[in-house]
Amino acid sequence: MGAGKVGKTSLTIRFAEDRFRESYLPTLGVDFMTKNLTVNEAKVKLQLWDTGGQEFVMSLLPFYFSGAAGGVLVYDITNRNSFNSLDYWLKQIRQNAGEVPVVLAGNKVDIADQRKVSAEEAQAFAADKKLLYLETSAKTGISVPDLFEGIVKVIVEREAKKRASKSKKEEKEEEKEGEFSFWQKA
Ligand SMILES: Nc1nc2c(ncn2[C@@H]2O[C@H](COP(=O)(O)OP(=O)(O)O)[C@@H](O)[C@H]2O)c(=O)[nH]1
Ligand SMILES: [Mg+2]
Repeated sequence: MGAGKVGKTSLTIRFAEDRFRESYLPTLGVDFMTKNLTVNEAKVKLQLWDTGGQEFVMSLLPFYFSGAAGGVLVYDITNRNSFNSLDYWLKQIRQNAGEVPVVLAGNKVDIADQRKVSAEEAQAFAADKKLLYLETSAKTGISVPDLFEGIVKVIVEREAKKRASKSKKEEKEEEKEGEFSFWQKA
């Protein structure tokens, strides 16, 4: 998620298909891509949802965000407005997806000579919101795998932790059941 033209579609295509398109084609509606990867020895089928900026899409965002396991928040380091809109996007995801892991990408680092937002400022914003921060380029591909694999790793570790605490809870419940049947017999 993020403002228009920051490179959301380009980052998704770079990661899923390892290619880049220079000409701009606005995303119509919502695009969907998948990629299989292995993280911490777990096989993961990643579903990437790429949203366009049209009004009808905006009204559907709560629906798409509510099913998300995590989010990639993108701004363009050469566009100050795209950085200023991050609060808005973060609010959208928090309202609809809750406290899911989110990673922040400062994209178009290949044209850092036109930079309008310093890495320090973005880093401070990310630290304040407890987000991971990376500077990427969909054009050169730099840090693009780190971006998606990083967020998948956090999601996988979170799910494993959830499962572990759940099975502990179940163990305790089984113990209780055991106690109960013992008491019944006595
Ligand atoms: N120089 C440069 N251009 C990029 C990069 N990522 C995207 N673009 C260009 O920025 C424009 C908008 O990209 P797009 O992925 O459609 O943005 P979206 O609206 O956020 O999905 C396109 O012309 C892309 O070629 C990048 O990392 N570096
Ligand atoms: Mg797009």
